[in-house]
Amino acid sequence: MSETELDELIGRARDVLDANWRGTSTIPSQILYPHQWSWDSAFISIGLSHIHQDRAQTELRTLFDSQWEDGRVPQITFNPEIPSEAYFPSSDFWQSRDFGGPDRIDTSGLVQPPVHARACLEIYRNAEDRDRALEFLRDIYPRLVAWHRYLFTHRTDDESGLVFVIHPWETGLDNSPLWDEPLGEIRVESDIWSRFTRRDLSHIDHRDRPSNDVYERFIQLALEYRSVHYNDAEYADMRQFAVIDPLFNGILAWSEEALEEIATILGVESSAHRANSDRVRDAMITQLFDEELSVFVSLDIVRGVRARKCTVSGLIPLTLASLPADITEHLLQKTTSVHFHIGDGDVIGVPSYDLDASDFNPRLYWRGPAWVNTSWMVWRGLRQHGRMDQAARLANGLIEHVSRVGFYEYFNPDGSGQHGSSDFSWTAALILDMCVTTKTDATAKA
Ligand code: 9WN
Repeated sequence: MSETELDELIGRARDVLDANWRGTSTIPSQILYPHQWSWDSAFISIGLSHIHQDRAQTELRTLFDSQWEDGRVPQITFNPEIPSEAYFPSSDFWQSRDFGGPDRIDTSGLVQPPVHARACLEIYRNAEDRDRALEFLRDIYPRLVAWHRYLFTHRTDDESGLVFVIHPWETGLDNSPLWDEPLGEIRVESDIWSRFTRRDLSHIDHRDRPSNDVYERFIQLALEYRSVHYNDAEYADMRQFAVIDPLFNGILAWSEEALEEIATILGVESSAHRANSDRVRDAMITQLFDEELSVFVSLDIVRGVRARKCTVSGLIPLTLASLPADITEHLLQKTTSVHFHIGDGDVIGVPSYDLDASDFNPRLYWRGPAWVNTSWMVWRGLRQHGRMDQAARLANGLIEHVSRVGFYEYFNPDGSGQHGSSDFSWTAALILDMCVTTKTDATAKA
């Protein structure tokens, strides 16, 4: 794409982010998600950092205003002005104020992947006003540390040393085939659908969203966690779902690398972050790397079973600068294999699931389509490990496609359809980041 076309797309991305801005944070989309989501805000702030430094900082400050006393950063922060019928489960469902959440803000009780420290570092690196960015880092650093401490203290499995999630919503890839077996084992109360109503299906084609069978398991798990008031120690004995996710842990290690850099910028002791990142990385390699499949897989710690499937989650550790050469080589080979075809002209973005699997579905939630956030992380990983041409092909394919069809939530990898919300915020934000990088690379080459 020419520089003028890239600038034009940056302008369109900015329009989406402006339209979804709600004064102190950005909603993921007007159709489906009218509140603030945790990892969405991190991705959104990365895009914003190129065009509105203040807004990028405010986005994350707002999110961390809803941080719980135990350090968790909640999956959803509810906007009190939005009627409760607009999204299910609403704040009435979670009752967070009664069960450990902050006093004046309603949130969900779950968490999402910890990509925030990485986003804060990007904000600093892209800042026009370094002094303000430094002040921002100084304020937010202790909160980022408290957030990761929550994960290391309350959500770490003693045996593997890795962080586990207790609900598919916590992985951000809610409907991934990685959760099929553990979800299939969940005992569900019979009256779920007489008590609750899904809201997503009033906006979106049911063929693109998780089935009712899956959804009732989501609700069941949320009810069980709520029944112990989101107390992790009390929940330990009754957990029906506890899974170690390579995406969640890969992002955690990547964010600990970012915290090391942030600590250095702030002139405080940074070695604990390097140690945390190395520890998580090494445990992932021992516990989750599947040599035969050449990707990282997930581990169900309730049943002690690994889900041996190739998904985009298994490629996310590529983001780590310190990934050993042999593992990096395995993952890089996988990216060009029949399972993903990344950067090959016929595939848009990074498919969320193995293109070669018999149950690959090009349009169903996290079971085939490409999302921009996961594609963006793989793109960063390819760049990190010197695959500049492949990374450029991946970015250009996505940029051109989005420029043609719009900022949708997800895309068929063969380019034949787009789904979910239109004008989706992280799509706009991360495409914006890719456009800026593409322009910078072109300038550096010239
Ligand atoms: C539940 C907001 C969120 C994303 C998730 C995505 C989807 C919610 C839903 O939307 O999940 O959190 O209702 O389906 O799976 O990654 O953060 O954009």
